[in-house]
Amino acid sequence: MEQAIQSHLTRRGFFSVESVNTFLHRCHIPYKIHVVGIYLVIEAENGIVLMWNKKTTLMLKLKSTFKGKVCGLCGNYDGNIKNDWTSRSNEPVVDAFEFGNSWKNLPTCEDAKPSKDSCDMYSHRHAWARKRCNIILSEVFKECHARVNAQEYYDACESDTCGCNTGGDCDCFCSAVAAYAAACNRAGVCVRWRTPTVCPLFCDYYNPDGHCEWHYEPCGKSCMKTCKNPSGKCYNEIPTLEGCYPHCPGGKSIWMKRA
Ligand SMILES: [Ca+2]
Repeated sequence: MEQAIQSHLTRRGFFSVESVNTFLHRCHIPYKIHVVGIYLVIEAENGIVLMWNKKTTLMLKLKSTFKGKVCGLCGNYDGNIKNDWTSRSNEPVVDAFEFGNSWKNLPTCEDAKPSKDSCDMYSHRHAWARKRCNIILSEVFKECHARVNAQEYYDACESDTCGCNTGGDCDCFCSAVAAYAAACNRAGVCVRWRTPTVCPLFCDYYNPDGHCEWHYEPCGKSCMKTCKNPSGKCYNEIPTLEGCYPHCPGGKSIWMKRA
């Protein structure tokens, strides 16, 4: 018989729920929270790593023991990219809305419906979005183009940048480019793409006199020794993530975590 184990992350912690002969087993999973670069990372002992840029990007990494044992919006991790759009009823689907709506948690929530293309809706932003997102197709990411399909990320960038018509104008654009940079990093190409005029991250702000110096790293350290994590050990292999990282004077091993 197939058995379903669900992992939950709530205010009270990380736990798994497993049904055994109709009884529900609830089991707490040890987890750690780290601030890594611009990301908040929650990693559980069982091999689940959640990375959130505190804005619009959420990444999930699973240990290989989960291979073929998961389902949902992020795919089924069976090594075949073509069947990742499988609905909750285990049907392969081609429509993004049918796929997404099948996984909604609350049946009372209305189904998402296709909307007009965001660049048609906000056409005054189209030229600007095209110009900005072109960085993905440009020389800046040249080394990555052969490893990660740039067009897909460019299209997503254009659509996100057109659609992001409220709040921080650049947030959607910067997150979209950062998503491509993160994919490049995973593929082994580290790209220093931020500049003082393109989505800058100002790390200098954290530099008090005579203490650790904070610098921007496009592919920073993955698991750091900090006051909250003095052992410097993490449960999982956390990918290197961009953000502000400290360079400390010799001998200082425990850093104040501020990025
Ligand atoms: Ca798959």
